[in-house]
Amino acid sequence: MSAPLRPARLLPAPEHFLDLQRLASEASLPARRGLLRAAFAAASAALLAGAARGQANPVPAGGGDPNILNLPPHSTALGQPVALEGYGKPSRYEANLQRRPSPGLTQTRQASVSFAPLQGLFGIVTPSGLHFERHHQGWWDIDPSGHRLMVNGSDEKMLKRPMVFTMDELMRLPSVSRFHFIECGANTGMEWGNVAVPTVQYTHGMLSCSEFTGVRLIDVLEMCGVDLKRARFVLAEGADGSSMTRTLPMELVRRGEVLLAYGQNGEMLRPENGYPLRLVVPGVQGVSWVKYLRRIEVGDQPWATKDENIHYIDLMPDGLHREYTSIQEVKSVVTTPSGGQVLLDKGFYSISGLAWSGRGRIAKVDVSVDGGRNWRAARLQGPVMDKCLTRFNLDWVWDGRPALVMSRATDETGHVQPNYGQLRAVRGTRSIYHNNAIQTWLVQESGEVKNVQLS
Ligand SMILES: Nc1nc2c(c(=O)[nH]1)N[C@H]1C(S)=C(S)[C@@H](COP(=O)(O)O)O[C@H]1N2
Ligand SMILES: [Mo]
Repeated sequence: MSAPLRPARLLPAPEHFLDLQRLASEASLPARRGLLRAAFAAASAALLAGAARGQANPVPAGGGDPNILNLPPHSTALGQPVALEGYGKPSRYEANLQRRPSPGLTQTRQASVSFAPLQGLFGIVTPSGLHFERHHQGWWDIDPSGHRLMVNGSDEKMLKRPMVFTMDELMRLPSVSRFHFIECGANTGMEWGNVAVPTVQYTHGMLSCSEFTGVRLIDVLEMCGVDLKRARFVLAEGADGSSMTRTLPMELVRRGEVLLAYGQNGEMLRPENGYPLRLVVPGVQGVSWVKYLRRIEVGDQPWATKDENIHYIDLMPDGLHREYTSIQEVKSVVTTPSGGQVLLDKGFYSISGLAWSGRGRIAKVDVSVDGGRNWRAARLQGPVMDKCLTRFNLDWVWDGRPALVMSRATDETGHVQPNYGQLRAVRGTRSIYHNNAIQTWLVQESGEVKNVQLS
């Protein structure tokens, strides 16, 4: 009888172990190198031990030829055929990763929100099917062949040639594609008074990031003969029943950043996100990104619509309301570890999160694991883009004791994310919108992670 084949192929190749060590030395900061190495060594030893256990049963159950390995069906049989047509879906093992509404948040599901599962996403792009949704009167799948965009002035001096565009006409014009975040002004709004929700999906999930494609609004306004000396404001109006209308200052449009967008992540917008046409207003709160866009008007003063006079205003401690605070200020959040997650064991973890600013690029993210006493600079993962999500990471060895994990972002204009004490000193506790405070996650001894607030 020939010598039985040793199933060495089932073991991770020795390089695998070396790889982990190499990673450990690359990843570690000089001061932490020893600790990180030890943590990586422990992790790789566990890996090898697991593989060794697998090796103990190479013989088919019930005896038989020990030369035949127990290979799973996906290694021995034909796989699924390519579909004759179709649109790909995530693995069935990923079925738990979904956008979700917060039960009881609103009275009807037409005027509601579903939150993006930030805890389960990598990098900076939000898959279109997981983009958060915010509708004031439900969403529509509008036939693009019948959709029109009207561009007019509040009088004929503001704009010489009012025009009506079909989608085909808009899509013939030169386009640009740019990555930007969109954040609802009410994101993190439930947390103003105290801790209100358990997970990052519900604290920060009215946030998404896509590559948007469209025509620059300034180009279309110039085609229509806008008089930029007279026309200082732009009104955008949606075609759904909410008559969503928002005023934008012309400065934003002149910069060339505001887009009449039809594309999102390489394909047409999703119906929930405004198909076939939405306004993209980088850095500005989500409500101004009017979906199902049907009209643009230019004028010389703000329109003071319901969506800017009654909603999306900030209640200040003196009882007055502040209007037109549109820019989403610098903000960040750790998504791993975050509320609802469980750390399985002490040892190495990569703290990871997202940072963004409506004023420009992210310059720096500091991370603390002791409630803000000590801070370390996180690694920013490139590309770091203007008014776009930026992913940050930091190596961490958890010693098993309670930890308070938080991140603090600084943008290129020098704005620094405030803590709750600083924010509430200016804004009080009764606002809904524009909460950019530092978020804290408590890692308990059990490994369970909880939302807490420090001031
Ligand atoms: N026509 C229209 N546009 C709209 C809204 C709406 O209800 N109708 N909601 C606004 C709000 S409040 C936000 S936060 C964003 C949400 O965009 P999303 O659903 O693509 O995430 O769209 C904005 N544009
Ligand atoms: Mo919003």
